[in-house]
Amino acid sequence: MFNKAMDYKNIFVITTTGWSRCWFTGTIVGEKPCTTLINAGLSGGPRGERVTIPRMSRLLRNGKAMFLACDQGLEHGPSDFNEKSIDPQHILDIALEGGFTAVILQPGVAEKYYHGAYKEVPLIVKLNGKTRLPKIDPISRQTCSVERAVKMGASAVGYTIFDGSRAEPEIFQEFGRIVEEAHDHGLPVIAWVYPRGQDVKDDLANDIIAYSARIGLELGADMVKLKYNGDLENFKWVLKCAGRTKVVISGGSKKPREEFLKEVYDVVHAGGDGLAVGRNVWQDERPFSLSKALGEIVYRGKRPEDVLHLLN
Ligand code: FBP
Repeated sequence: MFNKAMDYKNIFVITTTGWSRCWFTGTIVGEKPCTTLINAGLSGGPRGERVTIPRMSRLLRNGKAMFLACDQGLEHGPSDFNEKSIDPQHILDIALEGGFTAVILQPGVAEKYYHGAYKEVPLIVKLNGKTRLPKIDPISRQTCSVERAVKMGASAVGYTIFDGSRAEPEIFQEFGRIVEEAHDHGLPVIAWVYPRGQDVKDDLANDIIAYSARIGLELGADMVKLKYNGDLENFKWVLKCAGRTKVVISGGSKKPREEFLKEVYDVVHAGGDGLAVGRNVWQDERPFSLSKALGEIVYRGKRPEDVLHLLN
């Protein structure tokens, strides 16, 4: 038996000895038995507020996220990879030894490769995906249930929203349902919010990126993954628009290391919550040392020039 008994400032939870009351300022994602609430934990919000995000702390180190993304095999196809990186085991080795706080995989790869020692790295399962082949306004339908992700040992689930697509109503509806289901399981939801479609003229325009951040907050994402356009002042506004939803950036196509490290430094120092990157790491000639350098910037706030020696 469990009754809803909470308001904005108080959470009442049933314990074996009756009711207990936890003081709290922030939002609550749903009503949960006591143990689940304790597992969920109360964690510091991105900009110092108190905010409840289901089990988000597992995905962070020193409050920052460093996710290794490897869903490009589906989104872009094998051309992103070489003989070595096409093997998911190599990607998982980088995630484990490189000190990433999570690895992002599609369900098929997770089921076949996420075993043994790799389980030390939390798993984020992408629940939807599409190829680059159809030239239509994109929709990326759910291909994996929350239940299935839980069975694989997922610590969070991911979903791509194409805001601006003509399929936006269906996308939003599907995403809303996923948020509900994932939160019922105590899993955080990470939304890739990528503006796309014939009505989106410039997906990297400042106002469009800020709009994507806000969409994530409004629809219930615990974290949004956004593209960064290099405009640091706008990025600070993007963080404000996201409110208590955390913000990580994607890496995009491979760029020179120094440029990538500077971008990461700028984003983290502006208050961003971290990275969810793929190609800039596993397409690098030295992905293991690059990951170490990234960690020094993301977790310890070091400057790019102070970590370059790690790449020699
Ligand atoms: P990268 O850091 O390699 O850009 O990966 C981030 C990511 O969001 C992947 O998770 C996803 O597969 C890809 O980018 C999608 O990129 P796009 O749709 O822009 O081609």
